[in-house]
Amino acid sequence: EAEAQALKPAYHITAATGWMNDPNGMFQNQAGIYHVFYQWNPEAPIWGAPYWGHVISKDMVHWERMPPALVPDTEYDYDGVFSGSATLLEDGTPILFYTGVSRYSELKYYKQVQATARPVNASDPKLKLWKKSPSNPVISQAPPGGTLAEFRDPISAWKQDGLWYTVIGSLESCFGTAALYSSPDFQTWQPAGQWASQATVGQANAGQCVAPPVAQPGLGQCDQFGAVCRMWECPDAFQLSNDTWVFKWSDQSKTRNPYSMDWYILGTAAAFLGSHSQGNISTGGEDTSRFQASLQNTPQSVDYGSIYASKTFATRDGRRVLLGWVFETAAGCVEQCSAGINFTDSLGYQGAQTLPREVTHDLESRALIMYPVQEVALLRSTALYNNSAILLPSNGSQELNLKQSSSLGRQIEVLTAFAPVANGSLGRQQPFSVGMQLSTGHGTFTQITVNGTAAASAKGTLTISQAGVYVDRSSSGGHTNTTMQGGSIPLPAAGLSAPSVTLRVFVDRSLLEVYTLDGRGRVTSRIYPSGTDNSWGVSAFGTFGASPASANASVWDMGSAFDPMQSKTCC
Ligand code: DQQ
Repeated sequence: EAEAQALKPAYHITAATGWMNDPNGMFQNQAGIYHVFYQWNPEAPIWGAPYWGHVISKDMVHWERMPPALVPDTEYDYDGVFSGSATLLEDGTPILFYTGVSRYSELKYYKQVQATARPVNASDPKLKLWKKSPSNPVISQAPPGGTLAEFRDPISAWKQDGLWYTVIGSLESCFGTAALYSSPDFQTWQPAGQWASQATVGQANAGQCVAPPVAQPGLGQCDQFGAVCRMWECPDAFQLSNDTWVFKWSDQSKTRNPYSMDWYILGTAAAFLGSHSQGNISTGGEDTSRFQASLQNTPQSVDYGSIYASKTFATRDGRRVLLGWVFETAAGCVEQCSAGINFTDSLGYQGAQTLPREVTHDLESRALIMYPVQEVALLRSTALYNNSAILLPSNGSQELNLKQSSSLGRQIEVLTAFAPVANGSLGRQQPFSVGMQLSTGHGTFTQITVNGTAAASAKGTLTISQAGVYVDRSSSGGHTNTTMQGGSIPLPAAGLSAPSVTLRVFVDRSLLEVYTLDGRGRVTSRIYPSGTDNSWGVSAFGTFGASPASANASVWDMGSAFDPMQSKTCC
């Protein structure tokens, strides 16, 4: 019990009890209040017919719990109110769009339809209560070649040429797709072709598999055909500038990288205009999608760690913000642990959301940059350490002597920037390796490394031509899954010019969020060291070629996302 509480993330969004997975339906209402919903099983700390939990905030970092927004209690969603989104109608009224799941029969078949809900009282800024639409389900027709057994996660709709459009994760002809649907009124929806498909990202259809046309009791769900026959879950599509769209999807098959399941590509949607009525589908290999991966068609990772089902929303001041489900992953389970057999099942809770990340793009590196929103600094309390130039030893690491920490160092932010000591000493590209060790008592530690190659000009500017970020959990101890997490970071072809290599690590008990190069590299990780009372500490290390490195380092104790007394209200 004490150990479970000592490991529960405190400044990330978590459920009070039970199981949490995907973020759903984020938006900021006209009163400025942020609403976040999430897949929630309040009945047990394992996945089960989900509700939509609901939390609200004025600043995206301090949250208040609301009653569950949607409960699986209606005939078309009796087996789960699955993931979805929110759309703000023109008058500012939010409308929730979700997947209702119900059993076809006693067999394992689940029928997935799309449904909507509106606030009971749209003028309540907290939007405490929600009611499902009497015309639900609003979509119960799978896309051509698709199946109602794999048809879920509608995204926030956008209006174009007088019609609403949404994108829904699907499996068409055994091909992972993002199906496009249109509606004049948010009630009657028509299939409108494909937004994107596996062909858009250069994946061929294996061709040998046939999806059940409509889910039928007794027919396979396509999983039997292997990875290429998995639907795309939790798609997301948004515009970042006039000519740049982002398409994001979640794919558990791990065919691209064993550590990443959330992917994105950058492209354009020009082909979309005027062609929405044809409803043609890709039949294997040919890309007829509305979204064109014209800017970059090699999928890039959202995060090299334990996150899935990430989604974005737009703030009122025009920022694009991403949240993702941070799942538990303990020793002995390959990825998400659940089945009543793993250590994390005994915690009494499972799952958290990432810190809100602002998403921007860099066309030079054809990549997204994701960095915690500036409001995250509001969580900082006592400054535990502040040093502008620590000379790092050429062998080993330098401990940062932290002031006494009220969180025992378990709930901290560490902000560092590394540079070679002698300007000009790296006249040509040479290998570098910098990072920190988080010690967690009983001799256990987790090592976070950024490495690559860089040169430094006489003025000290680095040109980084290659970089990767890694979390090594082989000595993390306790119930930690010891698999290494990480990967390479997309950089501009001419190299990234920067004064230093930045590394910012959020330690929230069992949850680590690692950002390097100002958000170009990201790894979200989980560690479960043993012990409840030992103090955690940080040391830094680094070398640039033969030159020693220096580091700037600041460390803060961090506050909590939820007032433990539940006395303070957010809004
Ligand atoms: N989780 C939801 C689904 C979604 C999946 C169910 C992704 O709607 O496809 O809890 O984690």
